Amino acid sequence: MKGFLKIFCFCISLFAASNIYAATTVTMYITAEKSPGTPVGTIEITETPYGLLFTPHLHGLTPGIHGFHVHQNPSCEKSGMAAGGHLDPKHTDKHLGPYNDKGHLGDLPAIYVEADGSANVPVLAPRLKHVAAIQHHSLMLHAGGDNYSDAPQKLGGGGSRMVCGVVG
Ligand SMILES: [Cu+2]
Repeated sequence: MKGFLKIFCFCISLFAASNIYAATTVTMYITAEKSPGTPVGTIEITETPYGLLFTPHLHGLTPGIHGFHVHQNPSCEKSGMAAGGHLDPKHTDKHLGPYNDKGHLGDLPAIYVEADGSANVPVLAPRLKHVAAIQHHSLMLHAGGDNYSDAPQKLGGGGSRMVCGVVG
């Protein structure tokens, strides 16, 4: 019995250790009426002591700043519309960006796409601590930027849903 307990505890601690710095990779696609659309690379999500780090490895995109959010539903169908609104478990109904606790939990720092259409600069989301918090939701890049506000336009003004992937 003692041996069994020891093995049991060892397994539990291994499980816990493996979850401290969990990571996952999400394949991203150009949105299409019927998903998946054209794949454009991946976004790696890593847990760090400072929050979730999103590292894009993307190509073939329009240069510039693009609004980036966790959306509610694990679907990219209907040109991204099936993903629903921004992840908002506290029902704040406010788009305030990645650093304000009073808004959508799914508001992430915007992603920068370089002149050659690639995105490689990581962004940190300090309010998101665990990959599990965004599993079974979707990641969305918008055509436009994000001013982390609902004014002058709702949801940061990013407009149409350009690139999407489901967090498995
Ligand atoms: Cu969005």
